[in-house]
Amino acid sequence: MSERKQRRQFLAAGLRGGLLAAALLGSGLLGSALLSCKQGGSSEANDQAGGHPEAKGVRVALVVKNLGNGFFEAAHQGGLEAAKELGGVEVIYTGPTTPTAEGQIEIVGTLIAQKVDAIVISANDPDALLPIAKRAMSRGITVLSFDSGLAPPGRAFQIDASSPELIGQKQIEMVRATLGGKGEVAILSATAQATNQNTWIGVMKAALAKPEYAGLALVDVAYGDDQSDKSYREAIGLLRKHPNLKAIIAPTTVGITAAAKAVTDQGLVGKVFVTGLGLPSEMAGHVHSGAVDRFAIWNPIDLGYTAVYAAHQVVTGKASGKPGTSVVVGRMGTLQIGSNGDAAMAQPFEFDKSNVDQFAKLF
Ligand code: RAM
Repeated sequence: MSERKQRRQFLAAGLRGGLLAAALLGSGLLGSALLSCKQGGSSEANDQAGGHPEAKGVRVALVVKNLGNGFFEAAHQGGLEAAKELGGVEVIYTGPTTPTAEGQIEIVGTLIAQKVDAIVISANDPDALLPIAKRAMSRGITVLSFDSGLAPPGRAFQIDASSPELIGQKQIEMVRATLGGKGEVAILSATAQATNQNTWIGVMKAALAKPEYAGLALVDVAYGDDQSDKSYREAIGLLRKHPNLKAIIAPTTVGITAAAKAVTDQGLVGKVFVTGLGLPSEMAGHVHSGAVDRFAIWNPIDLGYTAVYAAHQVVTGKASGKPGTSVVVGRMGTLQIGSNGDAAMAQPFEFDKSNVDQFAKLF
């Protein structure tokens, strides 16, 4: 597909998601909270489910790494869009306040007791959640992971926003382009156990070992735990520890924002560049200030839409969810589940001064 066509599709999808979210907000649907989970969360039913958890609809729990993260809030919007389109689907949006496996284990336990139909989780740890995920499956609950994967025995399949190779490679390519191929770089990640970030870091390290990136030296990897304050402190630590640092790559929307703020507060704009994965709505100011030259992300609204849509298809028997099969996911087309049980969506999309404002309105 040409880059231009891809861009048009991406924008169209984003626009649809954004407009729908606005419509939902207008109708007050986003305000209703039906499920009370200890760690917090909310539940919205579409018109058909009538807003009652006991209504004969499909109940899909979207368990995120933690609440209060704009990335997952955008995914939630997409999930609501899928529910509305499918009819009879209730989305239970929930997650711990801090991104821990323990918090998610407790939540999944509650969801099993509530006999939800599906649990779609972005896992804070691929293995620690395995026993509880298996218990959910043994009770007939469809378990999928999205964004940050569960180990294969704990889920039917994993939905990646993009292929891990493309996401990792993209970040190294961006830092190379910004630095002209030369300089010390550090990574500021999310939690040390996050499946998605760890996979991308593995790809980044492998890329940096190639001769074409010989001028770039990875000097440190720090973890801000997807908490703004800790990420900020870790970024400041990296800047102090490595006086010759030229770039921080943060493969997390929380980390990239904190790192850009740290670079700005330390008066290092133009000397140290921040790149990685960010939300245009959170990055626009930093792109205009020059703290961030370029960054990338996929459409989180589309990811949430796909996750909820796919869960519905498996719950209702329209898809088996088995490796090597496919799942029809509404306006996103068809999701191919690879032989390894992973399904990847689109390419990460790059943002800079020329397009960040346009997308900042969407997510
Ligand atoms: C943060 C989370 C999420 C990741 C994005 C890029 O919001 O860590 O899992 O996919 O960043």
